[in-house]
Amino acid sequence: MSTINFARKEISFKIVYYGPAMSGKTTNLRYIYSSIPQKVKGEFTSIATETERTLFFDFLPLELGVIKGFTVRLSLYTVPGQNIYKLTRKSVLRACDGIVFVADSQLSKKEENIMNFYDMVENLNDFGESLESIPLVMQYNKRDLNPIIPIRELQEALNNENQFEYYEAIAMLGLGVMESMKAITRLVISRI
Ligand SMILES: Nc1nc2c(ncn2[C@@H]2O[C@H](COP(=O)(O)OP(=O)(O)O)[C@@H](O)[C@H]2O)c(=O)[nH]1
Ligand SMILES: [Mg+2]
Repeated sequence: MSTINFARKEISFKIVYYGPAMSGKTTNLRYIYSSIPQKVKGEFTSIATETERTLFFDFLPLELGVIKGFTVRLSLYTVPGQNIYKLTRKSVLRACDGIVFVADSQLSKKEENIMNFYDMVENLNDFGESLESIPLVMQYNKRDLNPIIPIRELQEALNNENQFEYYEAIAMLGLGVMESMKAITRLVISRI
């Protein structure tokens, strides 16, 4: 749910990078962070306790300008994908406005992607949310590796009805990263 700060004339959106462990979520965030001018971004923050870790930063996407008199602020979040962090994964989804699902294209990760996706859907449902109410962009990452799952098969597994925009990515090289971020931003903003 977006947050409006009337004093600062600012509207904030929370975007969560979700997906299995090691799929490239942090790599996405680091690439985006490094591409943004210093003066429009906050600190890259890691909240770590003994058992959990959340990463986030926020910034003002200047190219969006002012929308209905409000400056847009985006907060990008990611969470650990390992099973033991199930609770953190759930809590990070609270009040989110949009999701980038970062899938790992490696052949060996097919089941893990699917399980993680449905775990996310379940978590959303627990908050009374769903992918009808929250926009999602699919990112098929690690397209540089071999062997990988063909796009058609990933689509069948994760985007069967083609309800989500999808992007192929090599996050390590920054390929597909800004495209995915801009796509989710556009979808999130179109909801207001
Ligand atoms: N080959 C390859 N490796 C990647 C790519 N994106 C991320 N990685 C690597 O995958 C590992 C896990 O990435 P990370 O962003 O930490 O995953 P996270 O657990 O989802 O946050 C790191 O060693 C990254 O350098 C990619 O597109 N191709
Ligand atoms: Mg990470």
